Amino acid sequence: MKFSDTLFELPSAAAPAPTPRFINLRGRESPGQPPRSTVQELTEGLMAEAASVSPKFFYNALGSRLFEAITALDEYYPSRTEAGIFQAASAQMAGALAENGLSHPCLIDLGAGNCAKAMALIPPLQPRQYVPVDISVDFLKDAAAQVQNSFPALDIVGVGMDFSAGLALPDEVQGRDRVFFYPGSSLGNFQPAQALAFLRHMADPAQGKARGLLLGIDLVKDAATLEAAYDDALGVTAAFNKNLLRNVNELLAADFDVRQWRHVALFNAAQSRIEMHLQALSDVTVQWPGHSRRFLAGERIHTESSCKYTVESMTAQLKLAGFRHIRHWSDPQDWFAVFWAAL
Ligand code: AVJ
Repeated sequence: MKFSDTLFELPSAAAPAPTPRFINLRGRESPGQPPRSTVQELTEGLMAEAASVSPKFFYNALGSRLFEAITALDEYYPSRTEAGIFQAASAQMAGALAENGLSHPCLIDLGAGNCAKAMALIPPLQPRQYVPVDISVDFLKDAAAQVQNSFPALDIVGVGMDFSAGLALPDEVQGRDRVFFYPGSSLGNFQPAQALAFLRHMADPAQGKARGLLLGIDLVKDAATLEAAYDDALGVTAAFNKNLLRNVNELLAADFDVRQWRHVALFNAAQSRIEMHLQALSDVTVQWPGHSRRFLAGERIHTESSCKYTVESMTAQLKLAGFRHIRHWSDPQDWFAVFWAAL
């Protein structure tokens, strides 16, 4: 066959992948018109004496891309360590699922982002349905389309939602054989008591209907390694943190100036968590419709807690939530662990 024939035949030979189904449960969040609950939640956090904003507000379109950049940093060991664990043990994980009767699960990917982690697991786990879920709706739509391109025959249902508010999934998501995939140590954004409640919610036959859970958890280690991972030399994590103020400006029509704030990351050993804060460099007044807040120089807004567990403390949590058949895999340094837990 001549080269020109090959070129000519390409379009008909490769049928375009179907567009995945996508369900957006987030409503419209155009500038100045977010749901009232979002305005209330942000206002309450910003007006509190110890101001805070939930880390879910990192993830506008730019925030999702900045997080993707963080995962490529030398200092940010969790992503590559976890990827190494999946690479080494995905066949064993598939075996564990099969032992629990989950050979072709419905794989529900919480905080799927660019779906890169799940893409590596789809061949070994052979899901019947893949359900990426994320708060960053447009970013997820593009990512889900790319997964469909790589796996044209796979049944994909993308869901745009804030799952911190509940795990009631749309009817398009099959109820049987649900395996939740919650990688990256994102469970660490909940305080331990909330994390337990969230795990129970997953396991509840009336709510998440999970039969199993694949969970990535960052483990406690020395403070210097942890703090470097959340305060990298290039300043990407600082940009990620400050971008939250840009998202708040858009959602609330507020007037934060990112130049007036400094990124702070510290390990709180007593609570076993990395904390990220934004610290005012000078006295600042921030305004948005109906409100104004004065911050004194040095005052902080708490933007994230990333709780770190031990294998023992997470195993105990999973048992308390009702999971049985708990196994884990970790890297040679024991920096990160992936748990399989079935009901
Ligand atoms: C996506 C919540 C797992 O806590 O390590 C990365 C977010 N924050 N760098 C984490 C994050 C700063 C990340 N999680």
